[in-house]
Amino acid sequence: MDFTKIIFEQKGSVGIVKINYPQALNALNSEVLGELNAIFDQVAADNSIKVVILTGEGKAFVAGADISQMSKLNASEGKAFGEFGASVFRKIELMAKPVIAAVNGFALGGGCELSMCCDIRIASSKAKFGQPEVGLGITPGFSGTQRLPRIVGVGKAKELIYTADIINAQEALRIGLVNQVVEPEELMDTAMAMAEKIASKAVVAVKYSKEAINKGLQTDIDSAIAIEANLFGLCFATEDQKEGMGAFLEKRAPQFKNR
Ligand code: CO8
Repeated sequence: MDFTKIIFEQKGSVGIVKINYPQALNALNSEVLGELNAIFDQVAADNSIKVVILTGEGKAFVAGADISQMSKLNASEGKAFGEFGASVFRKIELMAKPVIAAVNGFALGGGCELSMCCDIRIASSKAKFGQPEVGLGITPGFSGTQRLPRIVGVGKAKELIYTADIINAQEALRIGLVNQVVEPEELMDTAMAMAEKIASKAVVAVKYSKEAINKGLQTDIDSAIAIEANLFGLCFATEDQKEGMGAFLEKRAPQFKNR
């Protein structure tokens, strides 16, 4: 597939997906969502990529779903558009590789929702977050009503969604919406350093950790502990477990083979 709204670059074992539609502040229309869907399929299937960074070109990460496109939708078309976006975001969330959102600017509506389906959010000090949908006569539609309360708690999520308030990066850090805030010029280096650190670990163990956290949070604690136990057990069938523990005992750095 030829991409016109996405730039993809690979540095070592880190894949960098940049949404490149700055003239509309990277607003998510069907085309951008379709390209995101395709690039994440491609990245998921590429064994040379261990960690992904998602960012945006220009002054926005993503300023929301495309309001001009959405303005013309009827109820069933709105539902279908919401379902498509939500399915792309869920694919990113479930992908067996960590995804770091490097939030370079506005992350509003669908943009805030896109950042929330990523595993980790690093924000530029210029980033702004919010769910402005009720000011447009709609609810958040790409799973923001579900992920925001899971990340920041029910009360704060309701406040942000009902008031449509836009918050700055420091406030996003304070409420736990982002992991870290850095100066704009340090954003990609910080994201890259974290991505490379993760990529240097046993990839299968990172993959199972993501699966245990994601699945475990959706169930009761006893089932969640059983999910972890199962994945923990599977690690002992990997070469990387033998290498990681062997290297520790031999007092040397491990050489993981990702299997
Ligand atoms: N959709 C379409 N175009 C957009 C969007 C958007 N979300 N955001 C910005 N643009 C366009 C502007 O229209 C403008 O285009 P043009 O130059 O042709 O006039 C261009 O991008 C630049 O934007 P501004 O001139 O407005 O830039 P400013 O720096 O003055 O303002 C803001 C930046 C504050 C980010 C402002 O652009 C803004 O408020 N944007 C809209 C933010 C918003 O409300 N986002 C939420 C959208 S709703 C949503 O995401 C719902 C998700 C679920 C969908 C479910 C489907 C049913």
